[in-house]
Amino acid sequence: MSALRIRCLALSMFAICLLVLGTANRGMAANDDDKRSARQIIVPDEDRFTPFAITIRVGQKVTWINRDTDDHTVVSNDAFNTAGHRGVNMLLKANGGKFTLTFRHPGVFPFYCRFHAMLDADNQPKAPGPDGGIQDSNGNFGTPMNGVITVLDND
Ligand SMILES: [Cu+2]
Repeated sequence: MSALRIRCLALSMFAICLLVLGTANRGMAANDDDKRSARQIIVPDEDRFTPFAITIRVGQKVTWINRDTDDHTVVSNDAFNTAGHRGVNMLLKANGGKFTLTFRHPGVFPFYCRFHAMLDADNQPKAPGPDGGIQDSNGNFGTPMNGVITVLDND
């Protein structure tokens, strides 16, 4: 192979690398935009929210989706809620019930399901126990059904 052909080959490899990198960067930017537009919190076929904790930016939407066969709720824990939407108390119907909030202020939005958690004297979610919890075979009333959204300010 001549020196000229090797140089040509090296140049075209470099050009291909640039093209691949450019495409990859555009792909990542599109994903970031998608993440910024909306996030989901799922109730799987269990009494819990997943993910338990998410971090979003001001202006983003969060949609809760109930994929369980039981009804659940989204209730704001206003003792610690600094991200707005105070007094939220929404039913998530079984098998696909949805509820969406848009967060316009930085802060934290702690929430729980009033069917599967209750607030103690310090406003901490606890499992509802004999008054409403679902007892497993070990006599344990499980973990409270709750979660938290952290809303960061845009730079
Ligand atoms: Cu629930």
